[in-house]
Amino acid sequence: MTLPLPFSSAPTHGSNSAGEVIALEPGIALLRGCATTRILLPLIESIAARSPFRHLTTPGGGQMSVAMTNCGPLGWVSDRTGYRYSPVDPLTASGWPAMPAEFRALALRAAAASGFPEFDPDACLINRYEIGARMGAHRDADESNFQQPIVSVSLGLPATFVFYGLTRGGKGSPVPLADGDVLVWGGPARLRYHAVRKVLPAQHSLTGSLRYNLTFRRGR
Ligand code: MD6
Ligand code: FE
Repeated sequence: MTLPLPFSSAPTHGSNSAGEVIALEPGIALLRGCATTRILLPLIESIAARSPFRHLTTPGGGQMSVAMTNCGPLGWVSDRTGYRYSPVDPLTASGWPAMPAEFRALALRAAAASGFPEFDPDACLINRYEIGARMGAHRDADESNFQQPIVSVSLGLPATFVFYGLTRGGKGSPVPLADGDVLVWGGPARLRYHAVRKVLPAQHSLTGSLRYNLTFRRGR
């Protein structure tokens, strides 16, 4: 009997085979079409039924255009006091929903295929982008172990991800991300600045006018 996997091993779309690893730059790998929205989206919906999507407040007092929730032992949160990982969802005052086995399997497989066989994520941030939502340039530095990479899964509407250097500023290298693409960065790229450009109006057969992103990280 074969179980439905949240990733595919057969070619799906474009000129690259799903499962093929494209080395973009040192420490950065792109795995095209290797996540399966049909399997992952219902899991996201059941997580959001317990820990709802919310627009976090930044330390500067603004509201993020991206709505977020989390699953796993730790969740990434932001408020007026700063960014941090928390074992408790501030909205429900309970722990975050468990990380589905399918999520973890996808993250470990993508990391191993990208040269990070030791990845052991304890946090999965779930981002929901409406049309027009974006994420400004930042680097992920709230984690305690930068030996561990970041695995970022794109579902639904496409978006343009941009990698900058290890310091703020510069032109940036755009990476177009489509439904099912997985981006992994670690090693020499672990602390690179990155951003997500405004999501453009479009429709996806499963997510409608939304883009979802799963960001797997080791918080502690
Ligand atoms: C994305 N997200 O949503 C990329 N980083 O495609 C991030 O880069 C990110 O959502 C740090 C904290 C929260 C995030
Ligand atoms: Fe980030």
